[in-house]
Amino acid sequence: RFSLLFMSPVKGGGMEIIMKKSRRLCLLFLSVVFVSALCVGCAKAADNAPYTQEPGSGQSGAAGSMSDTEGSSNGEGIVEVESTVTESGRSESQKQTGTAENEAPAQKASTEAESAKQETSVQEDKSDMGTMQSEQEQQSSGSDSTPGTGSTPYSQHGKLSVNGTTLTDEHGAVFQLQGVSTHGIGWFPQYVNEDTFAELESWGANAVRLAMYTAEGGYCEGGDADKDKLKKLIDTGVQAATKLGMYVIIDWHVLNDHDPWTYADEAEKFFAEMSEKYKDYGNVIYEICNEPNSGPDWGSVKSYAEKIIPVIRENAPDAVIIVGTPTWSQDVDKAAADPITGYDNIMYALHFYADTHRDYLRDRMKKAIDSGLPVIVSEFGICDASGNGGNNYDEGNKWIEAMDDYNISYFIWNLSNKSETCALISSGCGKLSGFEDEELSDSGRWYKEVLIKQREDK
Ligand code: IDC
Repeated sequence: RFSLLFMSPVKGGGMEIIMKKSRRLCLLFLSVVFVSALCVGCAKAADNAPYTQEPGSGQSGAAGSMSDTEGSSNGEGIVEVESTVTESGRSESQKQTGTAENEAPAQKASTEAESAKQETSVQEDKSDMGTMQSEQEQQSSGSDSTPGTGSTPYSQHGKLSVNGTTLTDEHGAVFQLQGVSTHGIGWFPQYVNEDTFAELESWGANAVRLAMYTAEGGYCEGGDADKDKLKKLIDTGVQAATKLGMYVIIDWHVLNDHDPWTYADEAEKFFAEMSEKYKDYGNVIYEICNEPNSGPDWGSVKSYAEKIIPVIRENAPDAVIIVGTPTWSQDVDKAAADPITGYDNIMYALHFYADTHRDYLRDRMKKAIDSGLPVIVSEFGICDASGNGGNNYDEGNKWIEAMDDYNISYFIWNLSNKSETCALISSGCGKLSGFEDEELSDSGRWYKEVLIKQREDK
C-alpha cells in the first residue's frame, strides 16, 4: 500500500531514489492542498464579513435597470441577463445592452481579485476609523454648524429651496448642485474625508452624496455596532462637507432590497435620528430611497414617502428631500402625473447611465419638468447601467447639456477606485487626494473636465 511503500525503502537501491522522489512529490502535493484550503477559507471569510465585502455579488440593480423594450430599442449587442423576481414571484429575464456581461468570467475573476484587494484597504482604513471619528465627534459636538467660512458654495448660496421645478439659493437665484456620489460608504469608507472632498471641490463640485446601502450587507442587515459605524461615517462625511461649505446628501441606498417598504420602519428611525442630529445644518439634503425597482409602483413609493417625509419635517421643516421613483428612479413621468402634495422642498429622482439610457429617458425627464415636476439627477454614469462597459461620451455630453438647460442638479457615481468603469479613480491608485489626471479613470477625467469647464463658464 502507499503508506507501506513510504516506510520501507530499500537502502541504497534504485528503489530508494524512487521513494525519495515520491516522498518529495507527496510533500509538494500536500503543500499545494494546504495552501489551496487556506485560500478557500480566506475567500469564504471575506464573503461573510459584513461591511468589508463590496456589494455586487449577483446582479447589481443596474443589471435590471432597463426594461426589455428599452434594451431592444438600442441597436447595440443585447445580452440576456438573469434578473429579479417580480412581485408575483415570476422570474423575469431582462435585456442589457453593452458587452460587459459577455465577458462575465474574466470580469468576474478580476472583480473577485479586486474585492480581495479592496477588502484589505477597507479593513486597514477601518482600524483608524475609530480615531478619525472620535476626533470628528469632538469637533461636531456643540460646535457651530454653520457650513464653511470664506468663499464656499454654502457661504455664497446658503440654504436651498425648491421653487417651481428648480432649486434656488437663499437669494432666490436658480441654483444647480454639481456633485459626486460616494460608492457604498461601508465598502469605501476611506474616501469619506475632508481632503478627498476638498479635491472634488477644487474641480468645481459643490456637493457630495453619501450613499449608504440598506441591503447587500448594508445598514439594515447589520447589528447595532455596524449601524453605529455607518452613522459615524455619515457624520464624518457631513462634518467634512460642512467644513468645506459643500452641500451633502444623506442617501438611503435602496437597491437590491427593491422596495423601500422592505425596511420602512428602519428608514423611519434612521431619518428621525438624522434629521434631529442635522436640524441646524442648512447644507444637508435627505434622499429617502435611492432606486425602487422590480415591483413597487409609484403609488406604493409615494405612500412610503408620505410615511418618511413628516418624520424629517418634524425636525427639519424645510430641508430639501429627494424621493426616488420606480424602475431604478426612471419613472419621473409617473410621479409627474401624481405628485406628493402638502409639502414644500420635495424633489424627484431621475437616474441615468448614458450608454443605456438615451433619448427616451431624456425626453421623459424634459416632459416631467415641463409639466411642473422638480427633478434631480442624484446619480448618473456615462457607461452602461451595470456600471461597466465603455463610456459613451456623446450621450454623456448630451445629458449634461440637457441638465444644464433645465438647471437640473446632478451627481456622478462613484467615488472609489473599484475596478469598474463608473469608478472615478483608477483602480491602481490608492491615493485619497492629490490625484494626477492619469490616476483618475476615464469617467473621472471626463467629469473633472465637465466641472472645470462649468466653473470657468460661470
Ligand atoms: C453598483 C456599484 C457596484 C456594485 C453594485 C451592486 O457600482 O460596484 O457591485 O452597485 O451593489 C445603480 C445603483 C448603484 C449601482 C450602479 C451601477 O444605484 O448602486 O452601483 N447603478 O450598477 N443604478 C443604476 C446603476
